[in-house]
Amino acid sequence: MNFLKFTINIFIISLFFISCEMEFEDEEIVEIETENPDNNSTNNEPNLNKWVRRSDFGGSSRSEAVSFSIGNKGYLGTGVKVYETYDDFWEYEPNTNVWTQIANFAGGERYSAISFVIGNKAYVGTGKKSFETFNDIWEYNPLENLWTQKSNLIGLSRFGASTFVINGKAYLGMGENGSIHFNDFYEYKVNSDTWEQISNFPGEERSNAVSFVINNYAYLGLGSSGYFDFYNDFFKYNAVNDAWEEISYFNGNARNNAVSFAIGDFAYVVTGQNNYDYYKDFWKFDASKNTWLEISNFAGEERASASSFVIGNTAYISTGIKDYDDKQDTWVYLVDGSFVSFEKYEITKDDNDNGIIEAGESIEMEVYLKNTGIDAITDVNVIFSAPTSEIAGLETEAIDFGVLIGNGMSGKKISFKISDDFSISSVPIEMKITDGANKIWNLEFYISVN
Ligand SMILES: [Ca+2]
Ligand SMILES: [Ca+2]
Repeated sequence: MNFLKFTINIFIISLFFISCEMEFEDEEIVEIETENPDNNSTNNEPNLNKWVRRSDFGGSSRSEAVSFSIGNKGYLGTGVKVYETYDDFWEYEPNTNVWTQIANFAGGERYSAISFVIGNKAYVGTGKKSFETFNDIWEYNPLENLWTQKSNLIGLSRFGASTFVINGKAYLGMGENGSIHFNDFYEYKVNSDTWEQISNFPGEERSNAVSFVINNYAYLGLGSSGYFDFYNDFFKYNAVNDAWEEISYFNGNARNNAVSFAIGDFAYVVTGQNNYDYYKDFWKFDASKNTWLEISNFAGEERASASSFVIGNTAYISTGIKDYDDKQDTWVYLVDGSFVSFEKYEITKDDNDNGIIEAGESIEMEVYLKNTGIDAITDVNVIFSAPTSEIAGLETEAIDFGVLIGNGMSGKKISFKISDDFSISSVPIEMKITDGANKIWNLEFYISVN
């Protein structure tokens, strides 16, 4: 017995050296393209115009948490720190840069769980706590701050699984249960609260991979199966015909527990771990060209098992671990380009001066737009319209919002009259937004009427 154990140890040690050697060879043959030099970034230096530190995560430092965004807020909860496993959950408000504790995750303490968002609700499930693994799924409704249990995943209990959402359906698969790694995948329909098995992931069984969705295709790669098998391959999933295909390898080192997020037509992969190496290199994936480009490093310390969420077009990264040091710091990454989003409205005048919009009133309000990108947007013009006859008198000419600087906000006044027999509680106002570079954004926001 002892002899067997000794032999296995020797075998594992040799594997370790083989794996180091191979990794070194890989590094030498990888050719890295660099981002255009005009944004002051290099491969190794973080671009401090783009990475901005925000308030530390409100709970304890930790790793292997789950995170997501709903509307304009971020959420982060569960996770692990040494022997402590968590069920606390926190909401991040980007405008005030404040973390607020919300209802604890109702499924109990765990880490290495998954989360996905459909509509205005989030789903959290699977994961592990000490020797127990889970297959339960819970729905979070932020309006009621309430967790409700949904149907269990029909596959085996697991942790380190992968998820993505395409066209309002969630997909969950892979992961491990401690002794077995998985490549099975399941589709979840929220309306019927049912799971159905779909095609297996075609790569090696693995856990702690990354996934993201661009233009209704899912991309899934990296991850590991055991202590020595780390992957840098990538696959694309077409939900329409339930088919996987292999695509370009990730150009960085193979790794697990990296963070990924998609913004517009691009996805980003950052941080992660391979054995004792922790990373902070930062990669941008161009789905239209199927290429990986190294961009400026993450500005925090290298780490694994961090969490991220995207609000508008801004990515947030928080928590994680390096060696035995659990993290609490939060960073925001401002992407290249310019993006207009609706920020808020403020009522400045109503007939009875109670600040509430009621039937029959003439209303004046300030409408605020935000540029969630880093590049200034010039000559912003907005045509407002209402797709209902219950709102009348909106200016038909474009309203000039001027310049929206990177990460900046601008507000302009609009006025309209609410019909006397207004019958619905909320109605959209549509905005056709153009800029000096002939970009167009069609956005809408809802006003509440009492
Ligand atoms: Ca993980
Ligand atoms: Ca009023």
